[in-house]
Amino acid sequence: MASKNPFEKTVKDFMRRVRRRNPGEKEFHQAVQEVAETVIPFEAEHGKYVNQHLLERIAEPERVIMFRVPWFDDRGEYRINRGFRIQMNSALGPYKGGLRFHPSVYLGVLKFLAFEQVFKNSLTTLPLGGGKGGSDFDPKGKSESEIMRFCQSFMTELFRHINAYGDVPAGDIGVGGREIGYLFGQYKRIANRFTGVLTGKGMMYGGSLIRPEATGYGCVYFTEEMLATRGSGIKGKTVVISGSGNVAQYAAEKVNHLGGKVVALSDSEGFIYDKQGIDDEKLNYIMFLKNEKRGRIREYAEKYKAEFHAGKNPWGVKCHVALPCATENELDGKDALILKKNGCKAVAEGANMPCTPEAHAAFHKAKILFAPGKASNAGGVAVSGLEMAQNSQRLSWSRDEVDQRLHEIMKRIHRVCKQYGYENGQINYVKGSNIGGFVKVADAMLAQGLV
Ligand code: NDP
Ligand code: 2IT
Repeated sequence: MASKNPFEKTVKDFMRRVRRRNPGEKEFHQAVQEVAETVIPFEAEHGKYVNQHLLERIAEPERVIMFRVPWFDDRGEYRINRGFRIQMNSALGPYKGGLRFHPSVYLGVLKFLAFEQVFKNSLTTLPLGGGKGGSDFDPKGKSESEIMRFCQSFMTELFRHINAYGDVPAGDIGVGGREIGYLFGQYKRIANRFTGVLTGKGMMYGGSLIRPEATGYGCVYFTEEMLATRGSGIKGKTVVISGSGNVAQYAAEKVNHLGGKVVALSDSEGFIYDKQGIDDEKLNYIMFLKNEKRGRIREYAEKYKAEFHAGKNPWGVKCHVALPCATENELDGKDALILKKNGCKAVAEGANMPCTPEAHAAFHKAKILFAPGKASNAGGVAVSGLEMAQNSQRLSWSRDEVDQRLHEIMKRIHRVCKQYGYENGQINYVKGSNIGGFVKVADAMLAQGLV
């Protein structure tokens, strides 16, 4: 594919500069490369972008904050972690994006996530810039009070870099409603302000209905739009989902509501296969298991006599639709070929960059509908944007109102993907979402002078 591309050399030179400036950050290189392959040709073909180095500017964070997070564990021992906030781009609005607590977190992971976030947030059409943050803290096995002390220490430094008009973090892997509560409480103590400085807040203190559901629901709404281009829908389809956290849980719920059947979910220890389908009652148990008991997915297999496959991902399970909702690079080229062999028709990323470039190529070649995360998982940040709007108004909208707006936003993103990605009789969602996300950010940056 690349050999026929007249921009191959320009992309290569560009990536050489990106790699030199960001050594060792392989996830960041991967995310930038994917965007560069479609946006560099687009820039070259549109006079107003020529010689403006817009993608090069977008790939350079506006600001990177790194800080020490000291805390005491339950034995009274001193612990230390590293905290980060990447303030990537503020052309369209305040920096906006989640916080991830996971031992794999380092600059390269957060910069890839912040870079993706810029394009994703642009696609939502809401006034949101892009950012991401987090820590290499591992929440697994920590007590409730350790989690709270860590969150308080993390916010004790982060608070000076964020505010409702400048940078509004939210959750991501390892940061859910509980952590957002502790972070918000500490922000409020230090700043002495009750503002919408975080999203994903509890309903009693400024949260939005549908925010917990938004990423998973949005991903399934987007999948419906994709399937509709081929005269089909979720109803009656067998669906495999990876992960069993926030995104996976609500993707599964929406699949059930639309008449599909979810047969697999996973966590970092393996996957469960339940050929009867994970209905709403079983899903309630998963929500209890993961959000309250904080247990492992294998316990589902014990309870419901389903299969548990240790140490494996679920892509070998036969399905019509696959929704990777766990983490980056969890579905590779070989997995993509297995999905194809098993008759899979559509893949939508609930996670950020779960599919490798080899998997993208395999889907493209097999004409499998494929939605990249910046399009299909934008529902989460979109409802975060709606939470900010409600906070500014000091009002709460109804569940139906938020859900309808979410649905409309996902449909609109699908239309933008078609507008910029339609080629050879089908939609290239990677191209469509990269260019659709880029255009607004680029135009705003041009209008704002040399930023
Ligand atoms: P959660 O922490 O709620 O759940 C993460 C799930 O993924 C868990 O089941 C976890 O298993 C699994 N997982 C995490 N890391 C790995 C790994 N290295 N290998 C295998 N499994 C892993 O996170 P979310 O559901 O919020 O996030 C999931 C994905 O969705 C991430 O890519 C995130 O960036 C993306 N996303 C999240 C949004 C949100 O609103 N929350 C919005 C848009 C995208 P275990 O518990 O065993 O670690
Ligand atoms: O990756 C993402 O879009 C998120 N983790 C959600 C970000 C947000 O600000 O809601």
